[in-house]
Amino acid sequence: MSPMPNLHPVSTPGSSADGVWRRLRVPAGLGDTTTQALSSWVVEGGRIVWTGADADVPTAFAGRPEFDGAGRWATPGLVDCHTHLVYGGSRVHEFALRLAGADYAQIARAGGGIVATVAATRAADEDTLYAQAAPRLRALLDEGVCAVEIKSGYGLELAAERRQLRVARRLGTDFGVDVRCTFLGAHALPPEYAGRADAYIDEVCERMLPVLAAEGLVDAVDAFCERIAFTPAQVERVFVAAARLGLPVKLHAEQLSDQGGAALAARHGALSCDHLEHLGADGIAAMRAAGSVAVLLPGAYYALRDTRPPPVQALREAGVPMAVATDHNPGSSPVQSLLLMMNMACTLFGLTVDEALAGVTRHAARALGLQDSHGLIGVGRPANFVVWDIAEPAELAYWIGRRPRCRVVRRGRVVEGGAP
Ligand code: DI6
Ligand code: FE
Repeated sequence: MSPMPNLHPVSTPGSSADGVWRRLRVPAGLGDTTTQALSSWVVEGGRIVWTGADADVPTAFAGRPEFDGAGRWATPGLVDCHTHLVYGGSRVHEFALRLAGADYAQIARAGGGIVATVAATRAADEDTLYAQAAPRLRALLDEGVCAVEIKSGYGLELAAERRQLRVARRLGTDFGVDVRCTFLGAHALPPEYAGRADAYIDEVCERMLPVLAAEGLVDAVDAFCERIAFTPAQVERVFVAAARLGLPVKLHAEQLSDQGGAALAARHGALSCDHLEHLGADGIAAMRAAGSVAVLLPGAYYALRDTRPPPVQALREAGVPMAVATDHNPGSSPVQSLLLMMNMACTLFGLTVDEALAGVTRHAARALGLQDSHGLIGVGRPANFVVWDIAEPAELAYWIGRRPRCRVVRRGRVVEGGAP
């Protein structure tokens, strides 16, 4: 393939993307222009103000800077709609333990597991958490991610949850990327509440969530509904507290067993239900009725050597939108590549390339409530898109361990991405 075209007048990273973007191709369904055709759009003040065919660019835009895509493929900026990117410590040693045959309970008894990350996160100050999380975010951004969700849930006490969320906000500001902060106080039972899960849920609902929401640190509320975490009744209390504050909800549901979590979340209008390996017909019907997005997390499935994939065919038949995300976390999904998740969603879960592409753009945006600003190249939206050095869109899901070169436009600024 010829070298990446010099998208004149790109000179310095972070320069304005205002101008006429010409001769680009957008995969079907990811733009509001004619699908599969060479197309063009105009960016003004960081927003897309016109889209159409190259020959139709209005003369009113003559003289603007021109960016020639030379027939390259472009997609909306990618959206990673499920991550636990901010945490302290490392769990790398658990990898060897797992390979040697240790299971989750043995690892926990040996001082590992989620509680180890909680201890390390509580012990870390904001700058330490920031310094650890920044390279993880950088890795995602280098692949063309323009919006990312970051959950709390490794503090499990007010001050530490606050630090996680403040770091998430700071990352968004410093890196110029849209970060949605999700409060996941009901992720696990902190050790000091052993045997008193309901009392901990009281603390989550009556103190932590209202305080953090009042500080502007919460965009959505999540919980982990599982035998090893919280019951549907406890999760429902968290959802009621979220509704009181006008916050949307989502749920780690049906990852290890069918708890009816997806149906519960759907009844509360959930933006998304995530994991879903054990999702049944009732859950699918409820999600369809509520318009909840199914977020598929093949990284956790792979790393845990799970053997039961989520019911993709049933979700497809029901018309439930499917998103794909990294679930980056130190325990079950140490994943720093959304493109690799596209590959795994296709290979392990049976998504088509088009589904995987929609899963990291349109549907992922919707899973975060960002469907008006992300996930589609269209008039009226901020300029968040990626020009790829690929011959066809399937390459985004095809390569394993190779990042196609790309040029990213994030929030109306041209930034470099991909490997050199
Ligand atoms: N589901 C998971 O698999 C992770 N959290 C969750 O809700 C596990 C997180 C960890 O092990 O640190
Ligand atoms: Fe998760």
